[in-house]
Amino acid sequence: MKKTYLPLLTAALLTACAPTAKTPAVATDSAASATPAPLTAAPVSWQQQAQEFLTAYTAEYQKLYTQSSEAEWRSNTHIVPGDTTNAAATARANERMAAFAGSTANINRLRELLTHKQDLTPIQVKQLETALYNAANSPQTAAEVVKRRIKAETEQTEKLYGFDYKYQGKSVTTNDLDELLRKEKNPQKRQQIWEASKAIGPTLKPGLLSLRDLRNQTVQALGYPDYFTYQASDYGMSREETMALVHKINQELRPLYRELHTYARYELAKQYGAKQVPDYLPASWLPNRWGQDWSSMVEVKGLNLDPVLAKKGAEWQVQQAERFYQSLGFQALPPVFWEKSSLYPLPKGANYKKNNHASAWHMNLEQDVRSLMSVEANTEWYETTHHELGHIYYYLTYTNPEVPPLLRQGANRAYHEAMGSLMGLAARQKPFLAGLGLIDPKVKTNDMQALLKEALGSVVFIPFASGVMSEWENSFYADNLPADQLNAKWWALSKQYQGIEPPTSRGENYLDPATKTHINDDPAQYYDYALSYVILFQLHDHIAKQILHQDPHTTNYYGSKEVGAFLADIMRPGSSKDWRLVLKEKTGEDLSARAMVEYFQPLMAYLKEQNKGRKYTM
Ligand code: X8Z
Ligand code: ZN
Repeated sequence: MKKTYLPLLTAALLTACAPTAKTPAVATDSAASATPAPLTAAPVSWQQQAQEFLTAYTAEYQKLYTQSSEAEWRSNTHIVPGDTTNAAATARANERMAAFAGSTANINRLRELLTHKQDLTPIQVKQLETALYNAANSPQTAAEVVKRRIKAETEQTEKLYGFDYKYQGKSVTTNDLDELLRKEKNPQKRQQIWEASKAIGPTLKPGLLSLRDLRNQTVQALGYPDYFTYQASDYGMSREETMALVHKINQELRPLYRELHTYARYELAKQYGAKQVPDYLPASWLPNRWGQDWSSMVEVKGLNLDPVLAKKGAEWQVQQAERFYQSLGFQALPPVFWEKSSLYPLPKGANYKKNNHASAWHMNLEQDVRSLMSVEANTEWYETTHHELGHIYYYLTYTNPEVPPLLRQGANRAYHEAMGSLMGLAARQKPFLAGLGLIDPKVKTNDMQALLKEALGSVVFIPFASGVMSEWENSFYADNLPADQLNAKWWALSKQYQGIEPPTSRGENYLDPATKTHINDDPAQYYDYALSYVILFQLHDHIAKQILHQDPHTTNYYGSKEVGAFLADIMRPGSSKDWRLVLKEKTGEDLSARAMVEYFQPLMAYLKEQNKGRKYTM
């Protein structure tokens, strides 16, 4: 997840700064400040009033945002179970932010200014709308609820990342569990590993249930019916429109998913020596805790990066990702990135833990950018490193004088996720790898196997992201899914969308959805990732065909300043430009799965051939 929390600004303040119509404007733009104010104050224009408000608001916002980020950083990088020092400091910082951003004075003033939209500049309107959107996450009319939510959020993160996973009686990290799920061949052991990875669930149940209520109640104070609707509105869409969009994407990729599902059932049954091919995939057969990425099922001769990366080491991967971005014309990462990021797993025996899910942080909405990862030398982290640097370069690119701090966000959240994943895709293609000397340029590789491996990553992800995760959260927040149906709903959706079943029955004493970090700390927005895949294939298609004039399956972006300029143009305006317009202008298309479907089209015939005579169950 990216950490661009526009957290919970704190109250009161702007009463002192917010001008009323009678207050002579303190001009903030240079032209106006050069003009001496007339003795009898002329009526202050709405534009001037808005500017004055925004200047004061932004200064305070940025200060509190930085303090919140610093406290959150500490809370996520130094987790000492039982020690509440960091959690308490984080709660205080977030409460200050909430009290400001959600203050009644600010909300009233924002609403008032927005009734004069027609007199304001478009960029002023965008900022005011963003500030009002942020306010809904911490309205001080529901101050007690917001305070409780802040506390519950910090506690939930500490529980999640303070958890001691055990396999065969020994403590293991999630990196260990992931590696075991990718490699272990014995189905009984696989089941134990999978179950070990789900042991955290029940611990998180009370916290998640109370977070649901607190999140819903928070946004209801400003008129949103539920938290899912609130998150969707950030795209300018209703909850229904969002769900319709992700359904459509899922439908478009469904025929291919059906082939992949059939293929995987038969191949894995063979691999694990199952007497019968199951109609639904046992979750413990898949090389990922949630079945969201099956790519390690296939090894492509000549393209296996794991041994090469193992030799190069974890540090090299991060440096290499930076080099790739630099080759496109992006600047070197600022020194603070290297000094303050937390990039690698903690040393064995450390007396604290850290959040081990990758994230990228824009600490002060200026140049302080950091990443929190647990990079190890393997293909999965190689891609994740490219992904996180995509967030970092997005931060750095929209941090420019044209973009006010309030609009230093992605065109929408999905764009933020798309950039780095696009670079991750580019960094796996054969000509790129050969150019870097990571593989032998003369080696013969099987293109169909390579495409299959990619589909097992990207296509397989879609029903998880747009189906299981989005439907579950939609139902959890908007329909108040009852506490005794949480796990049943999760598995019903897994069966329906992914064609996956748990290895044994999972009652309500488990809470398997809560094992996914985003359910706890990035709530009601996982469809961002589904949309990001669709967008990244649209961008990739355009880059390959229109800029590089290469086959989209075999590109080499390395060193192309034109590709860099294309991406930087998308990043530079942040959220000051409408996301639909950005896509249309840059690719000529509206959001659509067209490019993604087309990219994997050659695989359809191949899989149909492989699956001849096999039973389809979805
Ligand atoms: O959470 C992430 C990123 C963090 S911004 C590593 N991703 C999703 C996940 O891990 O579930 C990337 C793709 C999907
Ligand atoms: Zn991300």
